[in-house]
This record gives sequence, C-alpha cells and structure tokens, in this order.
Amino acid sequence: MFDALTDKLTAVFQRLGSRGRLTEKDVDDALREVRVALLEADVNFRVARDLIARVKERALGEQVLQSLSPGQQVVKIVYEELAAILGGSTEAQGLKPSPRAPSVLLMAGLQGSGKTTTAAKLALNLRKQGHRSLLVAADLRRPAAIQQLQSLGKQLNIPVYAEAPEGNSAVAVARKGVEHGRSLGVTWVIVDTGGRLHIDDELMQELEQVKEATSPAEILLVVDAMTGQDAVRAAQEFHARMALTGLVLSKLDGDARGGAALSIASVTGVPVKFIGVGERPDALEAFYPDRMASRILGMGDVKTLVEIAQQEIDEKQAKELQKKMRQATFNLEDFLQQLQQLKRMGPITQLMGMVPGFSALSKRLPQNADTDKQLKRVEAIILSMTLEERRNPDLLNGSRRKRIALGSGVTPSDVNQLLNQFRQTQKLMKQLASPQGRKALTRMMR
Ligand SMILES: Nc1nc2c(ncn2[C@@H]2O[C@H](COP(=O)(O)OP(=O)(O)OP(=O)(O)O)[C@@H](O)[C@H]2O)c(=O)[nH]1
Ligand SMILES: [Mg+2]
Repeated sequence: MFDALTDKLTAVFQRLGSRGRLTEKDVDDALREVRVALLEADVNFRVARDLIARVKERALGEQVLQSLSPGQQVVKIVYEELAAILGGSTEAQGLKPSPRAPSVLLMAGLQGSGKTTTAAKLALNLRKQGHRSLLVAADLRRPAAIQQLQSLGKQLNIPVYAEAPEGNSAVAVARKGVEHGRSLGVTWVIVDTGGRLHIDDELMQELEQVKEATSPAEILLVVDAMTGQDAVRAAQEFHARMALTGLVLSKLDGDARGGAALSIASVTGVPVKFIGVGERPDALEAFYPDRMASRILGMGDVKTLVEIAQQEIDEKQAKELQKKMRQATFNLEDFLQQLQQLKRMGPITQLMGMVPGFSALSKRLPQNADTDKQLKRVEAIILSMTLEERRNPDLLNGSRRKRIALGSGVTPSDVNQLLNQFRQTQKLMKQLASPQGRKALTRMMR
C-alpha cells in the first residue's frame, strides 16, 4: 500500500537530506515535488494544498533552514503534518462501548465494500480483547449474504443471528438480533447490513431505521480504498445522513494508489478506526495516524510490526529487534532471522511495508517474480554467506560476492543490489539514531 507514493517521497527527501544548507527555494522545490507526488497518489487536492502550505509555513518559521540538518527537519515537519491529516493522534481510536451491554455496532457501506467480511474481522478482533460478540445478518437483500455471514461465524466459532428473509425486514431482524445478544450475555452485537451500488434513499432509510431501532454505540462505514475519491464522497454523504462514529478502510492491501484513503479523515472529520489489509479474518489492523504517516514516508512501522511479531515470536526477541533498529546495529544476520520469522507470520506483503527499507529492497530484485519468490531469493543470498560475512557485510569483496552469487543461483549484480539496499537501510537507521533523528524517532515511538 502507498508504495508509489513512498518511493517518490523517499526520493525527494533523500535529495533534500543530502544537502548541508537549504535555501527557501530548495524547500519550495522539494515541497512542489511532494505536492505532485500526493496528487498523483490521488490525495484530495485541497488536502494536499493545505498540507504543503502548513509545512512551508513551519519550515520557514521555525528556523529550520539555520539548523544543522535542515533536510531532516523538513522531513520531520512533513511527517507531523501528514500524521495530523490522518487523524492526528498517536492512539488508535478504538471502539467505544455504550454504558449498558450489549453495545451495538452497525456496519454500513456501499455494495461490495467489505461490510460482511469486516463484521467478522471485528468480531475476531474483539474476541482477542476478551469480548464476546454476536453477528446479526440484517442484509436480507441477498440470501447469499446471510449464508456468507453464517459461514464466517462458523469458521470463527462466533454466533450468528439470522432469520428467513421472506416477508421480513432488516429492522426487525436487527432489533431481535440485539435482544438475542442480550439474552446470550454478549458485550457486542455487530449488525451486518445490505449495500447498494450507489447511495439512494431506500438504503439510507433502511439504515436510519436500523439505527433508530438499535441505538448503536458505533456506526462504522466501510469504504473500499480501491475506489479513490468516490470513497471520500460516499463517506461524506453517509456521514451527513447517519452521523458515523468511524471509518474502516478496506482493501488497503490491493494496488490502490491509496491517496483517497489518506484524505478521508481530514475531509469528513470522521476518524479512521481500522484498516482491512486482506481477505482473511485476521487481516484487520487498528489505525494509528502517526504510524501510518511513518509508513508512508518510508520510515517503516516498527511498532505495528513488533506487535504482530509479538503474537508469533517471543517478546524478548521483538524487543531486541526494536533496540537493534534504534541503535543501527542491525546486520544481515538479523535481517535473515527477521525474514524467516516473517515467513512464519503469514501474508508477507502485509508486513513488508512495516520494515524500514524493506519494501524498497524487495523491489530491487528481479521484477515479475512474486513476492515470496523474491524473499526466497534474498534468503538464499544471505544463506550463502558465512556467519562472519552476515555480521560484517564490509567483508564482502568482489570474489566473495561472486562465490555467494554462484552459491545462491543469482547474478553478482543481484548480490550487489541487495547489499546496496541493505547499506541504505543501515544508513537510514544511523540517521535515525543521531541525536536529532532519535528525538524524531522517540516522538514516533511514543
Ligand atoms: N483484499 C481484500 N479483500 C477484501 C477486504 N475486505 C473485503 N474484501 C473482499 O471484498 C469482497 C466483498 O466483501 P464483502 O464483505 O462481501 O462486502 P460487503 O460490503 O458485505 O458486500 P455486499 O454485502 O454485497 O454489499 C470479498 O471478496 C472480500 O473477501 C480487504 O481488506 N482486502
Ligand atoms: Mg455483505
């Protein structure tokens, strides 16, 4: 997600960071490029324009140009302003229950946006936090919709309330579903509703009636990140009629340009609470504006990565990794270990963007090979090195590289590319470990 944008921004910032002194014109030029990159990524033009204006004002106002590392200061300001646009908080906006159980969560959204899938993902997510939920099949338009929810419930072992659709109404099912949830003693009742291709009065009326009948604590609109600015417009309209409490951006794992998703919180004033990053029921992440900003700027999202890792590897290892990343003592051996752990953690693409420098690295490898193949290749290259070489990549002279290429079945230039990219990653980490960098990083980590 956001790969193209990240690549462009990283390039602009690298150029900016390589200069010792910056003039106002340097900043102007760089920000113009940032603006173009944002617009190309489909960020709403007003949002992009305002962002650039604020960054410029701060960059010129805060004596950034006189500082020792003006480039990094500008990047830091862009980071902060981007985080502000995405919602501005360092905390995820979790679900807020109502005073009395069960709390009702109403799913809304256009057809195919991901409501039913997200309902199941949320139930699973809530269970991980110790909640019990009931799913309610209040989409009576398609018989298949009820079956879809029932089969998801069965798969996850989460109860589903459903009724025969004939002569029935979504409102009646939703109301009885909530009663049933109360009798089961669940803490959340998640009501799945039907979608339409476009917003129309019938859909809105149905949703309004369900809302009135169930007094939901949360009304989440699921928007398909692939639909670009249409998603932003849909969110505005839904919010005007329904008073949404949050947004879920689905399909951020796809090849959407992603910019619409970036502008949506800022345009609608509704916080993004979750993002969907795959079809599987566990492919849902809490949304943290600051972490997303750092991902977009190519700084990785070490925190989320560490959290996912904690579910799979022990905490000690994860802490160690975080420390190493901070101290920039991360070597190829650590890299290999990470790679192997990543492989055990499931869909790789979902995790890639979170490792600093990693998505760029995988792109250097021969295209048209799929991600897992690319990773196997990186792994093969590192495995062909001796332990000493992995710990100290400086040892890798020409003849050693040739040997490694032979051993791993790649060309010497593949090995060179991997090493170059690894160096850049290390350099980035060193920069982050410098006093200014550390300050920025501490803020990010907080
Ligand atoms: N890749 C990816 N696919 C998703 C994600 N969320 C949902 N999908 C897929 O999108 C398709 C539509 O999802 P549904 O949950 O059925 O959407 P819906 O809004 O309930 O659709 P209707 O009930 O027809 O209005 C399914 O094939 C899902 O697997 C996601 O985050 N990533
Ligand atoms: Mg559905």
